[in-house]
Amino acid sequence: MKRIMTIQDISCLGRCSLTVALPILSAMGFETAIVPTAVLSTHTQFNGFTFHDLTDEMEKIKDHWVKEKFTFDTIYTGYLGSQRQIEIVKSFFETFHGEKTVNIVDPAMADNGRLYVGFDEAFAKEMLSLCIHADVCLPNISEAALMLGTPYPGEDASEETIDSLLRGLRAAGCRMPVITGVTLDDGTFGFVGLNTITGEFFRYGNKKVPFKSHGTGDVFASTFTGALTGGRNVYDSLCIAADYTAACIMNTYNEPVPCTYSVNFEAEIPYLLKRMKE
Ligand code: PXL
Repeated sequence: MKRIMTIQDISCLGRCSLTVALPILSAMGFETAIVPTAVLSTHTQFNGFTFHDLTDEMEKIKDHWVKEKFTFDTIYTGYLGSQRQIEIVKSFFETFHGEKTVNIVDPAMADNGRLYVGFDEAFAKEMLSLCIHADVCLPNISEAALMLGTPYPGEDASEETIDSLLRGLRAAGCRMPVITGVTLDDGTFGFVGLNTITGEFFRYGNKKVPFKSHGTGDVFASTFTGALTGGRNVYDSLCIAADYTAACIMNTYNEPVPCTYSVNFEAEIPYLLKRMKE
């Protein structure tokens, strides 16, 4: 069985980060090792959340895993609590880098043009330095603009604008940047990526649903991580992630009273597993 390491926080309630990544990757059939970066009572979109930092534990976990000679097929990182944690994640990449290990970075730190509570511009710059160590990085529009220090172009930015953000990420050293949460010029909602080896842009979208929720980036990145680790190519893995995320959004939107802080990813796991068998 392939083994994935995922490094992100535990938001005890809020269906994001590890409480999304772990069930999705387990359902997809992977052994998933976790490195919790912090424990929060909820994700940071709620007022008054508690935050217990686990930076020191990260180092201890790493040292023990080195002693045990554990290896990983994929290392996937999400929400990180501080610049120091970003540095520690780089050392995880370096330490556990096997010949075939794939590094996936979701620079989960902003939405709608604004950094999450607790982050500043210096943190965004530091996150770019982590994306450079990734085989694939998955910023949304806000995160791409903040990492590049360019003005936020809005959620409805044109494909031309998204392409120029991707060129900026390539110039900064990203190998395979993929911007998520993009409204394509044909009105569909999905992603645009740039293969920096061939110079080709690739894009894909689903019918747009007039509903936005937290945690969808985590659903997308977790599913992409699983599909890629399972042997699909990058584009097919991104499409599966986009389709499953769209199904989760639709499921939530169709509820009599839709959840406002996350999506019903659990309800669509049977759909995801069906897709993975195709
Ligand atoms: O879904 C991204 C995310 C992850 N972790 C924490 C968050 C958020 C988004 O707000 O606050 C703690």
